[in-house]
Amino acid sequence: MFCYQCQETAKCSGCTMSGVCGKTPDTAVMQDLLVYVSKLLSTVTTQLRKENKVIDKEINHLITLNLFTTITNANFDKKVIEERVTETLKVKEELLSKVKDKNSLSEKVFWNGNKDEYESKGKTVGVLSTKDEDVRSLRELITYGLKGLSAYSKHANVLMSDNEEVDGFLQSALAKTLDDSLSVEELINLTLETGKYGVEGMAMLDKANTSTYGNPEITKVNIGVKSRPGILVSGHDLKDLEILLKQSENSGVDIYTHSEMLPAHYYPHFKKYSHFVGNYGNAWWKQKEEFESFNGPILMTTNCIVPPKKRYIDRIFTTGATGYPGVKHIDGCIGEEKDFSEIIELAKKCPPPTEIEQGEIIGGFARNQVLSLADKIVDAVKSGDIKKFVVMAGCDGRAKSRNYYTDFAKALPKDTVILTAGCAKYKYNKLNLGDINGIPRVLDAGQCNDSYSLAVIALKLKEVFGLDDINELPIIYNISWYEQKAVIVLLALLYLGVKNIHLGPTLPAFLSENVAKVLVDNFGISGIGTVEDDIELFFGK
Ligand code: FSO
Ligand code: SF4
Repeated sequence: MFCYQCQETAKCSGCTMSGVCGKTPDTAVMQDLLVYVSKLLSTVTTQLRKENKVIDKEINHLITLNLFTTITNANFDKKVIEERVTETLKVKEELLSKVKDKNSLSEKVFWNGNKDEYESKGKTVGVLSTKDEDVRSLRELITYGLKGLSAYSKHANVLMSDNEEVDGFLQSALAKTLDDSLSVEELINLTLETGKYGVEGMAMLDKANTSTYGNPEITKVNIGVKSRPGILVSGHDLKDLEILLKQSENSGVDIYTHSEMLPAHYYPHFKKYSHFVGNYGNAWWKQKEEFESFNGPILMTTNCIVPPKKRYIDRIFTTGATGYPGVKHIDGCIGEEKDFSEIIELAKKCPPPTEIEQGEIIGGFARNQVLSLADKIVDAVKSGDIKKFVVMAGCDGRAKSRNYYTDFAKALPKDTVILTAGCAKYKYNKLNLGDINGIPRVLDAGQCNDSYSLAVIALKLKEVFGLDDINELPIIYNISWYEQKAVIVLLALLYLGVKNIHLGPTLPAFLSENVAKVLVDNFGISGIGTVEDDIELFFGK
């Protein structure tokens, strides 16, 4: 196996024996094959679009679900991945028969193997099958961005939102990553175009979320526990949470969020459920301890799954793109009502959660809420009470080096405000950093996809201050990344013209020296230093 798609890749270079995340070599090879056959199918759909054929939404959903399935910490179940390969090949064959100009398709597209060939084929189509280091780097950068875009598309799709333009681009870009005729320059352009569709995809999800659940608003979230048994919901899928909340009403069971599900509390729609009582624990990587002490069932709606301990594996359930061998999966397609009754029944038999902390955290500062406070914020900037904003969105992770973000947040001058989104916030959202004229010093917009909100806020501030360039704003970008959703967020910010982003705790292993240089020269991307050096760099001595 060879995988270097996430920040925790072995030795900052690549997982080769097994994944640091727990992915086994045979699952890794099957994931490589699933990405590959999705690219083959995308080549066919792209040709059909050229021939003015309409591609069914179901096909678009199949491709995005395939990519989502291969995101870090989403699905460890080789059997499920294998089934998706079979289904994808079947659909590819059906569509291939509808292509008029078959001669325009590359020979690769016609591959159609049996199950017993999957493993050997998978071994030939992974990352290292592209020999040129720069082409490989760009192909993977684009593919990972598209994986992130697929995840966000899927969340919008379950809320009955689709964007054929985004899907059409996604598939044509996937097809291009197999096209040997593309030059490095063309691939660089495709990378930036991926960022453009990243913005569109996140805008679609923002609209789907806010039109279904209302605009996030300032909310205090309880981080202690109640006395009844509970169900813990993790991941990013708000629709799954909604279904569970409905089905568990009046069942005597409370619902808690974990990690990236915390921002659900900010949406007005969910506030009507009196048994939706709080957030339990921290970011994804602490789940081993936290799932154990939660005592009740846990529903994983998306990544990040950490291979579960025996002690609680029977209490874990997966749904959607997620999967883990031996863990019960709750089925349900887009538009279908999932049946969570087994989880609710199990919860009733479990002891209530063990309290691990007490108090409240505050969030809900997505675009609408922040823009309604715009006057106050602009006054604070004009009076000098707020000197700088620091975007610290992104992901959290296991690496000790990520303590940098806690120390950096603590070391920031008191006249700075942190803008955050994603699970990165857990590094500093319980520090009580205070407020400036009533504006909290940590403004949490929501999940990682709500980084879109931060971009909208920046664009609005640019307008209010009458600036020509988004980079003239007093905003520093110090972003932490982990998996492929962060890649699409990064590409989206680059597309919006944001420069001088600091990316940590390490730069992606999949950036070759030359590709990294393009990002440095054109966008001023850089890594992080020590807290002391970076504070001096951003604020002077
Ligand atoms: Fe975190 Fe995991 Fe949201 Fe990621 S829970 S790390 S970027 O999946 O998606 O921020
Ligand atoms: Fe390694 Fe990350 Fe790939 Fe897992 S997802 S195998 S940790 S690079």
